[in-house]
Amino acid sequence: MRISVVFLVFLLSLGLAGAVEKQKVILDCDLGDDIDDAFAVGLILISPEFEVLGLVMDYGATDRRAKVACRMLDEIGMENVPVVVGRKTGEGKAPQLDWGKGYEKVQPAEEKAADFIIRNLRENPGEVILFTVGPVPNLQDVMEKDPEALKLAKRVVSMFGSFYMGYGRNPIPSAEWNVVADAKAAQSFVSSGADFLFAGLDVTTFVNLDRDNRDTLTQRNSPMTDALMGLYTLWANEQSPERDPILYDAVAIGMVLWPELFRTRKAHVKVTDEGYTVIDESLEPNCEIGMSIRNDEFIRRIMQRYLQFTIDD
Ligand SMILES: [Ca+2]
Repeated sequence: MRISVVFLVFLLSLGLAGAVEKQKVILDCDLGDDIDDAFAVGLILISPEFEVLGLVMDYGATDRRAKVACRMLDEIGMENVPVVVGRKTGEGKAPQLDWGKGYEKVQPAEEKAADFIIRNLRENPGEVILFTVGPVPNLQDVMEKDPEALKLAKRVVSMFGSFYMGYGRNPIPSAEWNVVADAKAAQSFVSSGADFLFAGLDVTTFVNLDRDNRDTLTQRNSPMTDALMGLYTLWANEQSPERDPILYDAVAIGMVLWPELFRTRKAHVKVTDEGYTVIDESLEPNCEIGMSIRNDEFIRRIMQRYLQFTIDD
């Protein structure tokens, strides 16, 4: 009898431990260009399923992107999440970068992006989901320093590519930005042997945030929604005529949170020098790609997350 009670307590403790265990994640992003990165960063930070090991800035003015990330973390009370400055590949002119201009209170980590990613994957083999939602120069650096590292990720989930559908729901695939912006880096990334899940334009181009939802976020007036809508306002000011933002990058996060909203297939994908992602049906699959999304339900769920988030006391 006593043994069975001890055993029961043991089982209960296992259950409790399982309930609080969070999925370790890293997000590599180009926050500050298009507006969708901000919504992806917001979603990953406020999702209780995740333990965010770090936000890594990729492509372009990574130092200025980092200031935007640091300010956002500070405003939503998560300044303990490391921000890592990736390889700088240019100067940024995007208006959202002004949101971080002059911000100094929370500073990014000193560690180089590739070292940060490699260290975390090596310290937690098979446990980390690496999200990428921008061009991938940092991942090219990872491949050069440690070609085995990306195989140690539990999964690599990326907003990446265009398989059967292009921008604007065009039935002809496009050279998707995260690929074509640095096709050499993209080729290196895809050749890594990682367990890839790609959210391409096929599933992301449907996710537009309409005016009603934008107004709702503005009226919520919380630190999270104020950060998102502050960045949105800077972005929208340069869009002409006004158009709905498309939250491409948030979809990559959502494919892990809510796989039931997606239909996928396995495929062998190659990246061409021109930045196209081409399926070769004659070869064994090297990835899984999103084929369709339950778009309205996806928007409903992310809106709930942004609206309900509060800072812990
Ligand atoms: Ca992006």
